[in-house]
Amino acid sequence: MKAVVISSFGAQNYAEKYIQAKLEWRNFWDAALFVDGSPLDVVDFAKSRGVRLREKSCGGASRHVYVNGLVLGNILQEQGHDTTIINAYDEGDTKQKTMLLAAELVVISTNYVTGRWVNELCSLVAALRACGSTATVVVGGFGVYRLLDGDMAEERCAAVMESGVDVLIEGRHGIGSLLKVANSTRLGAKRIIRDEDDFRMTPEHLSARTWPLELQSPHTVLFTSTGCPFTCHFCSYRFFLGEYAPLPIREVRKMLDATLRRSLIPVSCLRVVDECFNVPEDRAVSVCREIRDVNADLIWCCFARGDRMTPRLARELRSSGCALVSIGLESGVPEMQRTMNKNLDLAGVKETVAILRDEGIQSVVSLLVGFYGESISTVERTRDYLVELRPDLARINVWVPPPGEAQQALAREFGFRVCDGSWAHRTMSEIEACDLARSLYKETPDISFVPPFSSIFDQWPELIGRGLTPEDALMQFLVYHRHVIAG
Ligand code: B12
Ligand code: SF4
Repeated sequence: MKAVVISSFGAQNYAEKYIQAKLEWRNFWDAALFVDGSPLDVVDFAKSRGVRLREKSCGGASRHVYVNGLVLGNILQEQGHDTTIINAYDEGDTKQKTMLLAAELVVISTNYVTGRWVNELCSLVAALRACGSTATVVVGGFGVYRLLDGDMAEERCAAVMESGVDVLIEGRHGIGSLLKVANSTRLGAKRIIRDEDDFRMTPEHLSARTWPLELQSPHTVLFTSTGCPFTCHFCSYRFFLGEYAPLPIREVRKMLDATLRRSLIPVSCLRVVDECFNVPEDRAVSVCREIRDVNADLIWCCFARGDRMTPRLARELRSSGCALVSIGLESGVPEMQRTMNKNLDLAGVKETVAILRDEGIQSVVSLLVGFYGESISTVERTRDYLVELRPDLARINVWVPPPGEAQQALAREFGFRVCDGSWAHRTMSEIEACDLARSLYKETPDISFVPPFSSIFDQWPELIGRGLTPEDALMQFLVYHRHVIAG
């Protein structure tokens, strides 16, 4: 069967995200830099200032080659389907249109969606149908969980099916169901399938080697575990990813080999997919040694639990090329730590940042504004803590309730509600949270922040992959923030 996989669609860059942004979030957007009415993120801003970034020889126009698409594409090829991958769907791209119109099976991933993505999915599929496509359209990935959750789930779902989707797969992977659809000769009725299979990705599934040059990238992800051993109340990881399942070290090694050696171009930067890389420490040390062993020149970044860094691990991180560690701090207030069930030892976080600094590893801490119990006072105390902590960078997230939030005990305790698409609870509303996020960003001159609604892991690997050193990459973020503060 002729198949096309769409790895991502909808807002692909910062300006598109802005257009999609909800009105009540506009205040926080005020902390971004704009040119001609469009916001720039750090990479865009560096380019606009003439910072020398290596030309993109691959990766097409997009910043990332999404690994979900490579895995799905490899699985379909393995089953004998003649498959192509569209990394980022662009409705104006005629080459993509030709590929899609020739397809008998279109597989759409909702893993990297933001804002009004349901409308975008409907337009994508409706446009395909309007051009006469009779392909079987299968939609899966993380977004489907959100689609099927909440008050308007039935209406959203009906709209998606009416636009021309044949099969919606809800599940962590859903690969078994996808292959059943792809390998059957009769389509049957439109349907929603719930499939929590235990698909095991193999290193071969990560290979980029058989794909064209535009699907090669100098920066990519190294998958080392699924889920997280912790259970913070605000986090969607347990919902999306289930139980924590670290890969055995020998599997990590195979994934590493597959990622680095089965690419047509050299990979220079890795983002390690492990929510708390430093837990447990011995495992982290082993992974560092595997990375060093395979390629001593790699530069990589990861997430770490904030209160568990030791000088021993920091040395291993540094000597294997880790140059940036992201820490989910969320709040500098002990009571908030408890309500969030994050329970970080805040003195321990200070030690972590200092230990990383001693090894020359950059630290970025992320904050969460708006969770239950948040108030002007807790945000102010977080600001004070942050100034004492002095990480290299900070990032602010406004709380987004995960699917099923209304049923949670804390939601009931704090009177959680959603009105006109915006949340509120007894101590804060989404609008207030955006205002406070903006004030933290613009009125804390001692700390440099990552631009609002943008991810460090979106921008930093791109800067490294395009030839900057970690120090130069960090400098781009600092310069950006200075420009915002200067107004
Ligand atoms: C790495 C990563 C990124 C990287 C991706 C880099 C790359 N080269 O691929 C970057 C930094 C670009 C990124 C960006 C974003 N990300 Co991200 N990211 C991840 C992360 C940590 C790992 C994903 C990964 O590579 N896994 C390994 C691959 C092999 O597995 P996979 O992606 O899960 O794909 C499998 C299944 O999902 C399934 N599948 C996927 N699609 C489909 C479709 C069908 C039909 C079927 C049957 C199966 C199927 O099959 C695949 C193979 O098994 C996940 C969290 C996690 N731990 O999973 C978040 C995650 C996917 N990201 C998320 C989000 C929200 C974002 C952003 C929107 C954040 C933002 N606000 O900017 C942006 C997207 C904007 C954009 N267009 O770029 C959410 C998605 C939630 C959702 N969709 O509702 C996640 C789950 C994190 C979270 N809990 O919040 N991200
Ligand atoms: S440590 Fe991070 S990934 Fe794990 S549950 Fe908490 S917020 Fe989620």
